[in-house]
Amino acid sequence: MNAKRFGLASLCAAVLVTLLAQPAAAQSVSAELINGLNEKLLVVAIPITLLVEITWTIATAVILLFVGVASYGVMANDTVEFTGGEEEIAPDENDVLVEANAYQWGWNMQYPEQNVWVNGTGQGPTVVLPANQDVYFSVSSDDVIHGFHAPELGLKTDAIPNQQNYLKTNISETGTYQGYCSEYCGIAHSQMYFNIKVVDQAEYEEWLAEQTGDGASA
Ligand SMILES: [Cu+2]
Repeated sequence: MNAKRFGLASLCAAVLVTLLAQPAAAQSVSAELINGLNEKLLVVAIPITLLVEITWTIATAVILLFVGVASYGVMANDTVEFTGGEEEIAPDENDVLVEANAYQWGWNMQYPEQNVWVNGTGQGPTVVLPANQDVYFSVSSDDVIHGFHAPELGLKTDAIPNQQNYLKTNISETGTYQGYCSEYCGIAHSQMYFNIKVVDQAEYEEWLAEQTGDGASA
């Protein structure tokens, strides 16, 4: 240990002596000018070296750490990336579950818990949902790979045959939002539209009653 310390101290001393030692007297005016300039440039280069060292390593590490923490906070949220299992789909009474099945070329939308199907005409089927309520989509495909995408609502997942992909969200603003197929799937791919109409809870229940034939207005 002592030998190690002694070695380190000797090295520091040697470096200091080298730095502080008066350079040997210049042999000429030319050599004096050149050596003088060399020393000045060495001094200004030191802070640049240190600065580059810090920005390349410490500052980059701090920025990447921020990116990681901020991204994890968003991507771990189940309304961005739903990783729950079957038992976590629509667990509460007023939650809504919609099954979205893509096919060449359209969407079959179904409310399995209410036994309601939505048929598409013209611009595709219109799914009606209540605002400020947890909503789940179970997305699959009957034939080839399609994509379920409602850009204004930040909802996107693949529609893959024999596989259920889940989306969860909670829509705060009423209105009609357009969805479409985001995976090229053949000749009529560009016509694979659907709509998501968000209304208040009472209007949603009224619509649902009309669909099931239970409603007074049906
Ligand atoms: Cu498609």
